[in-house]
Amino acid sequence: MKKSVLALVLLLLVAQAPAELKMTCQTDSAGEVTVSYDASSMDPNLVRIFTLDVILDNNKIKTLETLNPHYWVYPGSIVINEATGEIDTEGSPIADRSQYEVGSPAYEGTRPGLDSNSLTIEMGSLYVGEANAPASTDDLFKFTVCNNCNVRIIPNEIRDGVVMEKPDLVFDFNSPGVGNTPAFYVSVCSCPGDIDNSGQITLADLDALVNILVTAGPPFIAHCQAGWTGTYFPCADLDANGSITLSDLDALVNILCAAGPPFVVDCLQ
Ligand SMILES: [Ca+2]
Ligand SMILES: [Ca+2]
Repeated sequence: MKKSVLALVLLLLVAQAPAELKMTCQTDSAGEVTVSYDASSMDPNLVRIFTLDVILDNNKIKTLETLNPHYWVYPGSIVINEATGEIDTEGSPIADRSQYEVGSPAYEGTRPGLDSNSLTIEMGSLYVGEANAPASTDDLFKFTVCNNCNVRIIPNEIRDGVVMEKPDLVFDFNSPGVGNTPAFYVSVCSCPGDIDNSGQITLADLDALVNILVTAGPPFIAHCQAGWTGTYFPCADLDANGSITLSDLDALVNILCAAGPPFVVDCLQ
C-alpha cells in the first residue's frame, strides 16, 4: 500500500513538473548569434507570439534576420489592406520605436533597434491545420554583434512577453540573462589590439589602426553598423563600444608604450 502511495506521489510530481519555454543562443567567431526556442515540454501547446528584448551589455546589434517562416506575423508593423483584407506590407520583426510619441509608455517600452545595444522583436504565428503548425523546438532568429558582449534575452514587458496558444498556461521562461541563467557571452575578438590576428600586438597593428582611421577621414570614426559594407575589425575597437575612434588609438598606443621597446605584447592563449 505504502509503495503504491509513493508511486502515486512520484507520478504526480512528474506530472506537475513545471512547463518551460527555453530560449538558447549559439554563436560563431564572426559574431553571429542564433536564437532558438524549446517549448517541447508544453507540446501540443505552442507559442503564439514571441515579444522579446535582446540586450547587449556593450556595443551594437548590426543585423537581424528571421529564421522561422512559421513566425511570420509582425504585429507592430504588418499592414492589412482594409478594402481587400490582403496584406499590403509584412513589416519587420523589429519593433519600430520611432512610431511612438517620445516619452510615452510604448516608446519607453520599445528598445531602440539596430545600431544600438538593444532591440525588441515581435514575431507571431498564424496557421490553419496542424500540419502547418510551427515545430515545438526550432530556430527563431539570428543577429550579429560588433564586438565581445554579454547577451540577455528577456520578455518584453509592455507586450506581455511570450504568449502561448493557450494564453493562461503557466510556464517558466528560461533564457540567457533571466533568473539564474547567465547571460550569453559572444566572443568576436580574443585579443583586443591584435588587428592583424598575428597572436601579438605590435607596431604593425598600430599601422593598421591608423590606416583604418585615415581611410574613415575626419572625424576619424569607423562605425560598425547596419549597411556597413567595408570590413570591420573588431580587435581595432579596443573599448568594444561598436566604433573605431581616436580613443581606441589612444588605448593601443598605451598598450605598446607600457610594453616599451621593441613594442611587442603577446596575446594570452
Ligand atoms: Ca598583431
Ligand atoms: Ca571603440
